[in-house]
Amino acid sequence: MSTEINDAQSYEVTDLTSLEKLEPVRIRPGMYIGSTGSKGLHHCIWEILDNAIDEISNGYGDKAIITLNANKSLTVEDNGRGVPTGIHPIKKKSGVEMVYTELHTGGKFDNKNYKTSGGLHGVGAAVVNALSEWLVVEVNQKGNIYRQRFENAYDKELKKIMPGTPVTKLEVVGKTEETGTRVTFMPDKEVFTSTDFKFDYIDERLQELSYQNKGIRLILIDNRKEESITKEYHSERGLLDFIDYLNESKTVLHKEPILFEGDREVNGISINAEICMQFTDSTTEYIASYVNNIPTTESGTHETGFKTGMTRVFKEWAKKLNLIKEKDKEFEGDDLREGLTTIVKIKINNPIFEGQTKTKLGNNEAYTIMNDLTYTKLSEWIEDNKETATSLITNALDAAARREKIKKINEAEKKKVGKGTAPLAGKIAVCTLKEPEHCEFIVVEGDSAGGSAKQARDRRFQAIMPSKGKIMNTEKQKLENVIASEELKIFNVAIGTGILDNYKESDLKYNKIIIMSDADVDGYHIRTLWMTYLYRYMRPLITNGHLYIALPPLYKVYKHTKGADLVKYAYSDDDLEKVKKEIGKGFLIQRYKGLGEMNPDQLWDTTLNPETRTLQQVTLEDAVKAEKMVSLLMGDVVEPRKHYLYKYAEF
Ligand code: TSJ
Repeated sequence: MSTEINDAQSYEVTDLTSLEKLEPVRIRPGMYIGSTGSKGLHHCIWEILDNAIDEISNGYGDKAIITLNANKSLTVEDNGRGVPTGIHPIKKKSGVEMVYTELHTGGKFDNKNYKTSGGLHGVGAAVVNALSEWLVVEVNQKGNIYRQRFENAYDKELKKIMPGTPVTKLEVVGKTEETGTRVTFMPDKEVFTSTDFKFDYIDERLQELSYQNKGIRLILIDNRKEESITKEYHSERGLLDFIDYLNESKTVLHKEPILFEGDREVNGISINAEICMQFTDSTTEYIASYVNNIPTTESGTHETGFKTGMTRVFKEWAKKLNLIKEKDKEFEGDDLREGLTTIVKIKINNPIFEGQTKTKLGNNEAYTIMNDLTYTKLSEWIEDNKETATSLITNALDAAARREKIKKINEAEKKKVGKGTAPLAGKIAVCTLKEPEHCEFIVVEGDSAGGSAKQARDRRFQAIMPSKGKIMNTEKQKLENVIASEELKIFNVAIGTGILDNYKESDLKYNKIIIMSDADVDGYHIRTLWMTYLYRYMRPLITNGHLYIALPPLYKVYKHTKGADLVKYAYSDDDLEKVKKEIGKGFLIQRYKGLGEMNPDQLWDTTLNPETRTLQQVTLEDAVKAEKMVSLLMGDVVEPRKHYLYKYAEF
């Protein structure tokens, strides 16, 4: 949110070309909101919502309401002071009009980001206006209801259609005792590839935002279907609630989470940091980090600083507490963080965002500050909690020993077998090409489907691994058992990368790893087991885009004719209706109960042939959700799982 109106310097600027200012947004929307897909569309919501949350965080108002309207537009409103409605003395425009028609400098995607609050977001409400078919702002202030409307409309001065043009003045349309801002916009179908707002996506983000901004009420209303849905998010304990949520299905090793906060300044960079940590008996660590409310999924200097500070203080205390004899092997940071859930949340005045998706913090000051703060605060905590700290350090030493063991096993396994050498011959049908970029590794559920797949495949680039029944649930197993599993060993050797810290992308032998299972409950379970294993043990395989799910058809729709039969496949029930129409009168339907029912030709046409098959790439877009899914679906604690399964029953 701009404060330009009260800023003396900006009064000197009288820039008539500012009328043209929204045009670049239409020409290159990606530069301002990242993409014109679903992500970019939702970016518009966060953009507007940020302003409301800012206002509330500053102590004005207590709630923001997001409404998905029946006409597909979206409304965000707050009960703050309302965007200033006064007229700017030089520009002769209202504050409202300036907010919606003038672009912020900075905050662009191709640039380094310099925005104080909002970071990635904070490119300004004007951007949303420019990308909307129309936008209406209403402000309750000084006893009046003000309203102004913007559209893609003819601009009298520029004599052409311009985006985000005011089509009304800021008018008083009524009286009210209340204060606040309400913005409604209709995303432009000419800009976005999809203009469907996704309830689950917004839902998840609002929950996160309520943990980040404790005390604020965030309300989501969906009026698109006959029955309206309302959800409210509100957290009194902030990060403490968030960590309970994250660890809901894990077994925690200490009841009270570690919570600390601090303000520091280095070289004009000031940071307010809040950290919450809790150890669990899980085999992996999980860190969620945020900068100015934005999830930093690509990590950055704040996370690294935290980790370094934590390792440093625990190592020092390990010596002080006589847990490491001089000659003993020490532990490393990773060993210490096994099973640790952490939330790192910082506010910083001048964030520099880097990385592919601009979600990696780059400021070196953040490293220094977080390192120092973590060291100091954790030292105090250990002082008061020597018993817990001792057992955590003992765990870290155990983890270090296990890691050494695994490394040795891994190296031995890697040396033993290359692609297609003896021990695998019976199990895996390898492909003839060696270049990974062409090769696919397909895990097929069941021996009979595996057999068909071996016959049907293109043996030049497709390798098949038939997988008998269910692999172990790696979420519930200790590392040593996972490593001992025959099935996983075969898989690991074939893939070539190694697991956990030893994962090496350059050793990957197949560009695509494809999980192919039946379209039924068992098949779904098998797929989840594989994904759980890969998520925990070979995560870069997923984040680097190598993992795919094959989608086999549910139905074959066909008709006998004089020549060759007319055949089409349907991949969903909706699809079936479409395909029936395409085939026309006299169609017959075969419902596939499993991959095993297809003959090799059918299997090739529907699921293997790159020209005709449908693959679904597995991504980790929402890291919190992925972690929750895996730990909930596969973990020990049963109650939340039931709840979750109900929630996601449609899977
Ligand atoms: F994005 C947006 F600009 F469209 C927008 C802004 C959207 C929504 C839903 C809310 C807001 C918004 C802005 N809510 N509250 C404010 N506050 C101000 O703009 C404001 C009010 C008073 C003063 C002041 O100094 O008196 C300063 C500001 C920035």
